[in-house]
Amino acid sequence: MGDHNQPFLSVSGDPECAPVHDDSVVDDALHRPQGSSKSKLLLAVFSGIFVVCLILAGGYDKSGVIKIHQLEGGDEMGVGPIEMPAGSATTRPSLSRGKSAGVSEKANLSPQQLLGGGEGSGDGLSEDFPWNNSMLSWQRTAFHFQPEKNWMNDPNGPLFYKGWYHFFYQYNPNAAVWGDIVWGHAVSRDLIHWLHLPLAMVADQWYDVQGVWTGSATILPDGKVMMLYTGSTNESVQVQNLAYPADHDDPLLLDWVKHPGNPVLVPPPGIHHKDFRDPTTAWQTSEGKWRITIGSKVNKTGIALIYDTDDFVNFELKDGFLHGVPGTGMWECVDFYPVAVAGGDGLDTSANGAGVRHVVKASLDDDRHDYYAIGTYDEEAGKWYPDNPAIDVGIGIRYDYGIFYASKTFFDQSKQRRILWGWIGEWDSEAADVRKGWASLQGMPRTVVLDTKTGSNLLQWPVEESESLRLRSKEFKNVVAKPGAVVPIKLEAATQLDIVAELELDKEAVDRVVESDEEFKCSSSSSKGAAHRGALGPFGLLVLSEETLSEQTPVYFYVVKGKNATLRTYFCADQSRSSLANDVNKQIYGSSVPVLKGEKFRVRMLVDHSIIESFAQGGRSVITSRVYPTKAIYGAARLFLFNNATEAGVTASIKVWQMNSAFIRPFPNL
Ligand code: DQQ
Repeated sequence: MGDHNQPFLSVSGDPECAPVHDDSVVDDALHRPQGSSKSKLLLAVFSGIFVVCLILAGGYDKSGVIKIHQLEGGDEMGVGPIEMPAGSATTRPSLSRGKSAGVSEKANLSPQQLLGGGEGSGDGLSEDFPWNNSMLSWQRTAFHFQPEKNWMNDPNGPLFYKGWYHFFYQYNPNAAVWGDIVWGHAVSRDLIHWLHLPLAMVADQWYDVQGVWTGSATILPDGKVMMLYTGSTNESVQVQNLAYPADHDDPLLLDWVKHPGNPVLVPPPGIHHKDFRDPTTAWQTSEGKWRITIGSKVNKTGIALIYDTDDFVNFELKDGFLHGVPGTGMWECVDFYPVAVAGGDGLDTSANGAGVRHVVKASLDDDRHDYYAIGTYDEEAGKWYPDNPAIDVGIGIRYDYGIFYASKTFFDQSKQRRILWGWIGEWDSEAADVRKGWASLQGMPRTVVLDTKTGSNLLQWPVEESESLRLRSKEFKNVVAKPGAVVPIKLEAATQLDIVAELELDKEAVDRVVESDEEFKCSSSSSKGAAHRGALGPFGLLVLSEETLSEQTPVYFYVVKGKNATLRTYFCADQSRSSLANDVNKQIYGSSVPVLKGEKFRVRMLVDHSIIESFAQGGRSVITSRVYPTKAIYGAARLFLFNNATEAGVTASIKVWQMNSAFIRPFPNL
């Protein structure tokens, strides 16, 4: 039965974790205890090379001393595990005061305030943890889309046009905090490697002078592109505007014309002037009209207004709403699209009829999460009804139980698939963002299809092109983790990974365990996260862990055996021990996830420095974590299998690829 009293997450060496297939070079020295002199030497050499590279690259503030944290004093080497109760010492970054403007989760404060001086320090914004350049520099991702510098938020108007994927995004060209929003623009052949283009649209008209906000693209049957977007006017009124490419023969769509008759829509009677934003891609009705929906609210009821148009200039407001849900507040970035009942290919946004269900997604301004529901679209009435009102939009299923917001899908006609983009924000302090010089990234684009096995949720999966980044792999078969065990998974490096794991609980133990009425919640405040021990969980992987486990991010399953021996499974990520810093988010996230009869527990994880995207059961449930370790970085990052269940052993098969960096750079010679 194992040692139930064993302290959580002590390391137990396990000979069975040796890889059965290994086509990579393994550096055993990196796996010695941190206190060993050889390890120190390696770290010193590595860090030294890194510092030289940094200096050569000139990427640092030369007025400051460049410090490599790992080299500063032996006290940092070989420290034992540090007890950090879940959720302790968490200073949640201050909530958006930009909310009144309809925006981000971070305040747009002056650099002086952000850096802890003046009024800012009284607001909990003082820099509590001594971040150094080496730590901050490690956080920059290698294969997720990011601008070269400054602030980014929502994905805008994604489309595939003349051989190029176009990606536009909310961008502040002047700072690493929200403000001065314009449209950034980049193109790619494969959704992985990106070339930055000049800004697509700037705030140069009275109707968007306070911000060129979120919008969507529609490709007409003749190939023309219509871009509808929200402008914040000179009087902070949210209006909808039309733009189109100046030259439809230009595959790069470099120049955009704002329609001379803008704005094409102003807030209708009864709608507050700051609650009218983010038009969707248009879809065609059977009459041949184009239809769009726009997010809003009436009192606390989040709604999706609906308009018809023939020409994208003149719009007719339809009676009632496409849909609304009481208590959900302002709906931002509404998305509406069809999915095929039979699964498989994605569908054009105008697809309708037999074999088609429709998804409504809203980004809730009140809690900053993206919720979707699957249901039926009644074209004639201009209404959509959820299959299950108990899990309606905003009160049921989320795309992602971590950090993922303001998402948008588009139909990729080149591969007949629907692709989901989402903004992954920062959950460190704004002071740190200002020092880094950048904030936010985009999630790996995901395909979305209906889960034909359950019929009640979507499946999200990293686009197949993500696999082109896979380099050397190592496979670990039948790794056994007894109750209470932590098993090292030995890798040459552990900060850019694609991990695929299948886990099984010892069947006899599952049969033996008595039924329980435990009400489990990944995030419950009484929960200790991954340190909570149940009969059948938690078990999973510790990513971005430091050798002594003083920093670790567990991503795991937790199984409860309920009445009639039914097993309920939860999929969680625990950030409470992810960093020794005290000014970053340390929440525990997750949800229940369907695990059908005969299925193993499956997870795919993309680890890219400060972001971890975890897909459970083929993408039924997804959790994106942003973590900011201070020690488990560069060569000190490790991967472990852990099993904190008290009754059942776990057997895992794990394949890990080192991931290449994507090429994300300016378009040459423009
Ligand atoms: N971000 C945009 C708005 C949208 C919000 C402004 C969602 O259009 O509602 O940057 O993050």
